[in-house]
Parts: sequence; C-alpha cells; structure tokens
Amino acid sequence: MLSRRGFLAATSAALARGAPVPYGAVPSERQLRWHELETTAFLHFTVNTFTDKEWGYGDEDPNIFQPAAFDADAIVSALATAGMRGVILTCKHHDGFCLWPTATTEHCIRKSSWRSGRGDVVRDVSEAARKQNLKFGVYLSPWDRNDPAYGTPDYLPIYRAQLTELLTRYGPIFEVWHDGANGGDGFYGGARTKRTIDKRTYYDWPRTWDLVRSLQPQAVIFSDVGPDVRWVGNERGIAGDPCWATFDPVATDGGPASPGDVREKESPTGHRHGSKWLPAECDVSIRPGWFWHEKENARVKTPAQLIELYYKSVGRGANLLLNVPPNRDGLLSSEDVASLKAFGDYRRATFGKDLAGGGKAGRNHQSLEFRRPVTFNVVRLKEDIRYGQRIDAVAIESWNSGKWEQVASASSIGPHRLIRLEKPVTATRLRVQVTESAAEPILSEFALFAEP
Ligand code: FUL
Repeated sequence: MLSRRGFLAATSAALARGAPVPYGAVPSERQLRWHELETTAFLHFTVNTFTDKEWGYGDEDPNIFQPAAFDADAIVSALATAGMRGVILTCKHHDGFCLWPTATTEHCIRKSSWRSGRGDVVRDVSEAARKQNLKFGVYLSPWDRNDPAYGTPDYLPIYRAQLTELLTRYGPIFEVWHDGANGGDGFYGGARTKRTIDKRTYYDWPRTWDLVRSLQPQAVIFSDVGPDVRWVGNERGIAGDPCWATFDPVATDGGPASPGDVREKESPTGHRHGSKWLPAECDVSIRPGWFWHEKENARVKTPAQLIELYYKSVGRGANLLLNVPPNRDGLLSSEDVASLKAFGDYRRATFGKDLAGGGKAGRNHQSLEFRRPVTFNVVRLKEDIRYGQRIDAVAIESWNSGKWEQVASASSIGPHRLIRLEKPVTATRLRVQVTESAAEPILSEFALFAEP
C-alpha cells in the first residue's frame, strides 16, 4: 500500500516511463497480504497446559483438558489490544491431542467431559477472531506421539484428513503452520517406542501443500523452508540485520531442504538475490516456555522487551509471531494481559501519527520539507515490494547549516524497516539517500514518528 503522496508520485513517474520491471523474486498475492499483518499471535494450548509439560508424550487422559472458564473472546480481545492482526492456534501439538471434535482420533476434545464432550476450541477461537477482525490460522503438528500409525505410511491420510477438517470447517485460514520437530519416542497407541522418519520423504510435503492450496488458496504455508513463509532460524523472535525476503533453503548436508532440515544459520538473514520470495517469521513466546506454567508467571516479558522484539523483527522486515499461552482456566493470565496492553499502548502512542504527514515531497520524491521543524526518533521506510527487494542500503540525511548530515542508515528495507534513533532529531528538511541498490529504488513510504 502506498501511503505517502510523494511516493505515489514517484511510482506514477516510474509508471509513466513504463511499468517498472520487477527485480528478482517478487511476492505472491497471498504473501503481500501476509506482509501487511506485521504482528500476529500464537496460542499454545492443549493437555500440556494441565500436565505442566512442553512436549506431551501422547498418553494423556483427554479428561485432564478442563479449562473451566475458557473464553475465546477475552483471549482474542487481549491480543487485539496489543495490535495483533492474526492468531494461530495449536490445534494439535506433538502429543496428538486435537482441540476440535475430529473424526480421525479419540485423542481429542470429544473425550473430555469439559462442556459434556461438545467443546470445540478451534471453533471458538476462529469465531472470536472473526468477530474482532483478526485473521485465523492453524498449527497442526506433523509429529503425533499418540497415533499408532505414526512412522508408517498409514499416518499420512490421517494427517491430511485432520488438515482437511481444519481447512473446511472454520472459515478463511490465513496461515498454516508446520513446525519442524519430527519423530522420536512416544506413546504411539501404547507401543511406547521410538519412531524415526525420513524428514525429506516421509510426509510427501508437496502433496500436502497442494491440498492446502486447493482448500485455502489464500493461506500462506509456514515451515523451515516455506513454501510461503520461512522460519527465522531461532525462537528468540529476532530477525537478521539485514533480513532479506529472498531465500534458497538448503539442507544441513547441502541437499534439498525440508521442514526440520535446513541450514538454520542462514535463515535469519536470508539470501540477497535468492531465487524465492520467502520472508521470515519470528516466532517467540512471551514466557520462557511455549505452554503456560504457573512457575513462569513472574517471567513474562516486559513491555520494554516486547517493544525491543518488535524493532528486531518487524523493524527488520520480518513478521512477529508472539506466543501468549492460555492458562488452566482457559484465559490469558493477568501478567501477560498487562504486558500486551502496555505494548499496544506504546504502538498506538508511537505509530498513531506520522509526523511526516505534513511534509512536502521534494523533487526526487525521497525528501521531505516542513514548514515548522519536526522532532522524531523513529523512521519507517517501505519498499513497494511488488517490484521486488531492490534496495541494498540507505542513509537518512538532514539539512543542517547549509549541508546534508547523516542521521541514520540501514541496509535491507523490503516490506518495512524501522530505524530507532538513539536520541530525537529535529529537522525541517530530510532525505533518503539510496546508497546501494540492485535496481532503481521504489520506496512506498517515508514516515517519521516520536516515541512517547
Ligand atoms: C517447535 C515445537 O517443538 C515447540 O513445542 C513449539 O510448538 C514451537 C513453536 O515449534 O517446533
């Protein structure tokens, strides 16, 4: 979306010379929509919430799932307050317990006496999201430590049937999330064995992804290797600097990469001039663990830590996927809600008003001139990524006593880049100098903000 009049002019000037030729890989329509979300939330919630584990073995009694005060509207509302534009639910984690009444297994919510076996957490969260204008996405763990067939070819139709239920019963899905933890020991219907799979071939991912495409063509598919969104390579929520949206994933042995087998050291930065548009998503939990544990109530990330993460993920062109785990009541704990609210307040106070709004675009359409001096400490730049990631480096300069002085610099821009200055700058004339680019730069935004 073009948001500055000046850049609209720049783009139309480029269009007047003939439509710009895209440089390198470009995003698909579904990826463009995904970039606009910037921050989304993750909900890790299942039997683990009640067993105090991070990875369930698959032998849980479904009846332990008893979130007596579960309130999807309250959960989604706390996420919306933080500015989250989507929510992804762990519909099934590695323990195999399904949070919806699936026909594929008895290890599911139907077998809990909660709501007399008629509960459906997937339905409730998806409906709450829809009501509050957040997109809804699903996490379906490929690894299933409960299913007796896991590790044999018979498991695949089950996994795909689960995906089909999720993608046909709950309205539009914006993201399908496949994590990379695959195979190992588990209950497996009582066998209590270790089942190792060949990550490259076992799941026949191309066919599974075709199924997602046919059922939800607008959904992006996330995994270590995409095909639409890549894992950033760490669970700390931090993108590389630079962070290129293009990437050619390679397995640890140099062969073809697959979920759970990628050279993850290369994922934070991606590859400049990579052949695929495969932007990074930064998944991180607001607590030390992904699931709720009472002993971690005092270790919820502070608003300042969330803000820092925002600059290190969204600020570098990635999306932030922040996990906030519901507790045993089926609600977010007050500590988490308080941090989310303060994070949201900060975002509204800082980004609610673009101080460049009153600026007049200059001749080269990458400069701003103000009638009165403007004081800011955050700069936001966006490239019109429909034409690819063209810019390698920029400098922001301020006109000072008859000459241009550099106030900030950055490398990759892509869908969004935030530059947070150490101290506020006051200026009447500013410009973006593109110091290195692979093709004629096409910026779509040059905005200024002041932190409260
Ligand atoms: C990983 C899982 O093993 C963790 O439990 C968590 O779900 C994380 C987001 O993905 O692969």
